[in-house]
Amino acid sequence: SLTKLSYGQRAAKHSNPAAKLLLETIERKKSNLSVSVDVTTSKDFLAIIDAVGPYVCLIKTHVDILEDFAPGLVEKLQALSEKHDFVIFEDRKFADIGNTVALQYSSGVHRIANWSHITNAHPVPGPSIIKGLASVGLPLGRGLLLLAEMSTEGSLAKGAYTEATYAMARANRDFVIGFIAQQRSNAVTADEDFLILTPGVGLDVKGDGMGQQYRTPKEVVLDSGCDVIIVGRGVYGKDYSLVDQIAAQAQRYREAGWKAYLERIAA
Ligand code: 5BU
Repeated sequence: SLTKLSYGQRAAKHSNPAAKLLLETIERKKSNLSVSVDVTTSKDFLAIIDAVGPYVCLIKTHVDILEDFAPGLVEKLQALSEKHDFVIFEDRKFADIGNTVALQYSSGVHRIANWSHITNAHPVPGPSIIKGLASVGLPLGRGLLLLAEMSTEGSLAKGAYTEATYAMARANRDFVIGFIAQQRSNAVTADEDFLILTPGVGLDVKGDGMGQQYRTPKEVVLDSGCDVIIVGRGVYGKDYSLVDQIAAQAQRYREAGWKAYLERIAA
């Protein structure tokens, strides 16, 4: 089954360039850790990325949070991506009609499609959201994740909605490379190599008092068959100036995620 294959074996078989790049990067760096950098200044953003860069396969961004966003920031992010060898994922969560999301993806202040290898979308509008985003992203070699499940308490993305999300992905496999989800479903068969990226990961606390729910890397990767652990505050905490401590946390999560993966493929 898919959960027994190595990331490298899966990379060799994948045809989407963004999925291939992510799987190859995971294998090369021996890291299935993605750090989510949710801070409001470019200075902290770049300092955290430079500190965690050596330990991650993927940096997840919310560039709309940055108070001082300017186009030059993207060049700095790309330079760090080359320096440290990581993939970029803007967690935009598109959710509108095809025509609007195509414009939001290509244009505006952020021009996400120009620099983000991977982005994501809510399936709530139906398949036309994939068509709109693919019209921009496919020619650029990008990949899309669909939000099949969320980590939050009381999420409505479950049951029939989640199943319908898998069907939407299946019908658009050139561009849809996987899901944001909490588990690898049996409904997704082994010959369909969808990546499962999972937020809501923490080693020290179970929640954040605002609906977020955390599980450990072991629960996510070994027990639930997910591929990438996404960690935000668990890595960078509250004091962004403590870059050595942030780097140490990234190493800790990387080790936990990789150990769970090695146990999974050996089991
Ligand atoms: P945290 O600090 O590790 O809780 O940050 C989690 C990040 O993942 C944050 O950027 C969220 O926007 C993102 N996220 C999530 O937490 N849960 C979800 O289901 C989805 C995204 Br989709």
